[in-house]
Amino acid sequence: MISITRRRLIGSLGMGAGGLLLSGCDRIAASPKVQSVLQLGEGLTMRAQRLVTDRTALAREFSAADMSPVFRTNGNDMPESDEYQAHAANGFADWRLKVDGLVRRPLALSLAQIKAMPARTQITRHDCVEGWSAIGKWTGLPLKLALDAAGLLPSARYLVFHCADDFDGDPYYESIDLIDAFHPQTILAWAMNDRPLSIGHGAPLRLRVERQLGYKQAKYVMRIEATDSLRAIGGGKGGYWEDSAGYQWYAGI
Ligand SMILES: Nc1nc2c(c(=O)[nH]1)N[C@H]1C(S)=C(S)[C@@H](COP(=O)(O)O)O[C@H]1N2
Ligand SMILES: [Mo]
Repeated sequence: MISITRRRLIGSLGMGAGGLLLSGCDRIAASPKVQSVLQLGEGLTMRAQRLVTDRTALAREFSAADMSPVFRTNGNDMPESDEYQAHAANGFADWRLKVDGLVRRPLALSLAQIKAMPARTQITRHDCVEGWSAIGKWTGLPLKLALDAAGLLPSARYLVFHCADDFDGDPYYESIDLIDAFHPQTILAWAMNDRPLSIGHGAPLRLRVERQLGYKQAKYVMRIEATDSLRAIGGGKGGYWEDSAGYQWYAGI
């Protein structure tokens, strides 16, 4: 029976891959001790992967010193509709966030009501699929609290975020499942970097769903619809970019 000490393993690895392969690799692998070590390794890897893909894990949070001096805007930066422009012109005083669909109590919340509810602040990295990232500070209402207030019906499976803007007449929208909807870092942000959310970044309210890519972070959210299927909405793939460019619906990072 071959007993493999740490030193011998390191020694054979030091010979390079070729040496390792030629120096009785099969014989070593056949030893019961090595077998159990390999099996242990596999178990660890599987467990590590499960941790990595744990949908409830938190996205990394950063410190104030990490915040990007410049956080660019992307996509639409000013919805063109008359309705939105009128809301913007009076500081969103008459704007209401609708929460409806498969809920017990449809809501129409003013910005003041939303700001009076508990808020969460997080400094996170935004990753756009086009290849840029920026670290910013977001403050807003945990989506869970809005959903608790509305009372999701058991048939609800997705939340659809209907936005005020469009591309050539196709409205921007996005959707997430309930795992992300109830994730503690999923917030309806009304402030960015300690200031009211600017129009360029999605005023008065935008989604932050920190485990996913930039295009999931819907700006100009007007209405949140609880639904049991995404098929009847937009092109049926769950979001503007999913419909028009084939982007993944689940854009986990
Ligand atoms: N309503 C709406 N939301 C949107 C977009 C958009 O064009 N309209 N662009 C998306 C993309 S691709 C990115 S990277 C981010 C950009 O957010 P920012 O403008 O705050 O940087 O918003 C996302 N959410
Ligand atoms: Mo993006």
